[in-house]
Formats: sequence, C-alpha cells, structure tokens
Amino acid sequence: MAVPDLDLPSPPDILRQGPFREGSFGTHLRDERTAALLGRALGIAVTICFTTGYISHLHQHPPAWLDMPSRPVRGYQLTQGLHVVTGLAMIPILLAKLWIVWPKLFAWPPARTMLHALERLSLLALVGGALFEVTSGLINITQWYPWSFFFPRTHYLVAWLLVGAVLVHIGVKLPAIRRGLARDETTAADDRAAPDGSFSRRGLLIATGAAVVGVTLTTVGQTLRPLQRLALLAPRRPNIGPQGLPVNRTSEQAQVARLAQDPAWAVQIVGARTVALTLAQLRELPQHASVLPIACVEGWSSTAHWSGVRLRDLLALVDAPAGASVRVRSLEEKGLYRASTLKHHQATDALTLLALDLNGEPLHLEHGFPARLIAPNRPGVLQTKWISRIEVQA
Ligand SMILES: Nc1nc2c(c(=O)[nH]1)N[C@H]1C(S)=C(S)[C@@H](COP(=O)(O)O)O[C@H]1N2
Ligand SMILES: [Mo]
Repeated sequence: MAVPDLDLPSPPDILRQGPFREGSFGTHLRDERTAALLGRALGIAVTICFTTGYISHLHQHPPAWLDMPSRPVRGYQLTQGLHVVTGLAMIPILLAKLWIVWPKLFAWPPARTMLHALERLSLLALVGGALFEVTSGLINITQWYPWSFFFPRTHYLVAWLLVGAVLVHIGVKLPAIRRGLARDETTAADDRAAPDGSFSRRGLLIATGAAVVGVTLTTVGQTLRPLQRLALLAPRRPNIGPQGLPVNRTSEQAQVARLAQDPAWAVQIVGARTVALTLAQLRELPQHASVLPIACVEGWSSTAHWSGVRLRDLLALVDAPAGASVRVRSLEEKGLYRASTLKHHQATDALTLLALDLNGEPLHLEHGFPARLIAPNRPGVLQTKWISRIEVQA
C-alpha cells in the first residue's frame, strides 16, 4: 500500500548542520575504546561522589564508635561541595556512556548462559542505580520532593547497590577495559577518525568534557563565591538571603515566628540542674566570635561571622559531666531537623556557639533568632535554628 507523502515542514537549517546533522554521531563511536574512556571518567566521578557521600552520611548519622572530628573547620563544606559538584558533572558523562552502550541492552538472545544472565541482571542495578542516584540527587538540591520515601536513606542505600554493581561490572569487563584503554600507534589515528564528517571519538570526548565544564561552571558558584555570578543553573547563591546568607527552612514553614519573637523567650539548659537564660542574660555572658560556613547537604554553602556564647560555657553552668553529649532542641514542633545532637568534643569545641549575632547584627528571624547553633565541620541540617532547649545527655 502506498503511503502518502506527508507535507512536513523541513527542519530549520541549523538543525541540519554540525552536531545536529543526521549521522553526525556515527555508530563507529559505539566501541570498546569509547566505552572504556567514558567508563574510566565515570569510575573516577563515582569514587569521589561515593566517598564524599559516605562522609556526609557519617556526619549526619554518626555511629556510636566514631567521633567525627571538628577539624578541618571547612571539612564538610569541602566534601559536600565536591559530592554535589561531581554528582552534577557526572550527568553528561553518564548520558554519553549510555548512548554508546544503549544498543547492547537489547542484544538477542538476552542471555547465553546462567552467568551471562546474572551479569545482565547486574546491569539493571548499574544503569538503574546510576540514573536513580543522579536524578534523586538533582531533585533534592532543588528541594523538590515528588516522592514519599526518605531521601537520605534511599539515596544512601542505592549508593551501595550502585557501587556493588560498578565493581561487578569492572570485574566482568576487565579484558574489554584493558583493550579499550590500551594505547598504541593505531589508537591515536583511530581516535581522530571521523567517517563521512561525523564526530570523531576525540570530538565526542571533547564535547562531553565541555558539557562537564559547562555544568560545573554554572553550578559551583553556589559554594564558590568568586563564581557566584555564573551560577545560572544553581538553585542557590551563597549571598542571596537576609544578612547575606540563604535560608532553607523559613520561620513560617517551621511555624516558629510567634514563639521566636516572644519577649519572654528563654533558653532552658538542662543538666544536673536546669538554668533558664533570657536573651538579655545571654548577652551578659562572655561573647565569642567564630568564622564558620553554613554548608547545606544540597551543595550550597556560605561563610559568615557569628558571635554569641560558647556552648561549653553554658554546659559548665549546669555542671555537665565530661564525655556527655548534648541534644539541642528548636522551638519548632514538627520539622525533621528541629533537633540535633553534639558529641562531647563537638559541644565543648571553642568554636561551637549558641550564636546570637550574624555578620555583626542580631540574628535575623530566618537565621534562627533569638539563638541558633553553629559548630565547625558540621552539616547545615545539624546547625539548629530557633533554639529552645539544650539538654545534657546522661
Ligand atoms: N530548627 C531548624 N533548624 C534548621 C533547619 C530546620 O529545618 N529547622 N534546617 C537546617 C538546614 S537544612 C540548613 S542548610 C541550615 C540553614 O541555615 P540558614 O537558613 O541560616 O542559612 O539551617 C538548619 N537549621
Ligand atoms: Mo540544609
């Protein structure tokens, strides 16, 4: 049966040139060498991302046997910044790699032997895990939660699944990886070969690299101030918000505005005895300054000048015993991050403050007025705002 010609408008000229031209991504790119080179880049990114993510997990859910050090002061800012940077940079590499190997997913017959079937199943964990990690991470940094699972836990568990799948994949593909990465006189020429004016392997790698640089330059400004004006794709800027600092959870969301501004507010310090201190009384105690970053798990961070009372001075008022950890509670009644725990060494660190001032002014309501916690080498989620109680734990 004759199919009538559809009178479709022809694509604009620009779509018939350069990389958009049909055939510009020739099938000659779908080979072991391209897959191995992109795979190596992905392997490096996954290693950095997993390690920094694991460090973040240890900060947020410290096991009993581990005391996360309070130094370097900017440790978490660096590792979490790297985590988000490598996670974002990985996206173009992952897409390029999937494009290279995609047809192999539909190879027929699906499995030749039992072992082959198992290997192909592990690809499900590899591809699915990688796509899940970058997508859920990306969605998380935009603070959009279109799911009902608890992000940190799921992201963490799938990371282990992914790392397992990566190790299996490297093991199975080792001979192909060796061949793909081997260098001799012919590979250089082959890297440059571009049949019929299509992309060469080198061209594809350069384009992928350019995408990585582009993504990084337009997002890293959320933590590197000199690049903040380039941070077009970043959800946050380090300097936008009251007192030159971003806000994650607002006083309205936390429903604390009334209580936080109540003139009768006093912080309860609960230890061997209980002491209540009003804002005026807190200001009469020795004041100390710390220059510390707020470093959010979402990858943005911002350094500020804080001042207030050392937490250890407050603990001394209630004779907190050596070694005791401390639970800091917010006026907030519902939120996930309305309280946090400091181990003894964190609570008694000279830089750990019950902060009253930020950048030389009384704390803005959105930054935790009348008092918030600020401590070195600590994730933003644990820098509790609008504090109501400080409890020494037995
Ligand atoms: N009580 C309370 N404190 C909180 C939060 C919260 O939800 N409730 N969010 C935390 C998070 S996730 C971050 S990143 C920092 C942000 O501090 P900022 O708003 O002063 O920049 O506050 C932390 N303190
Ligand atoms: Mo955060």
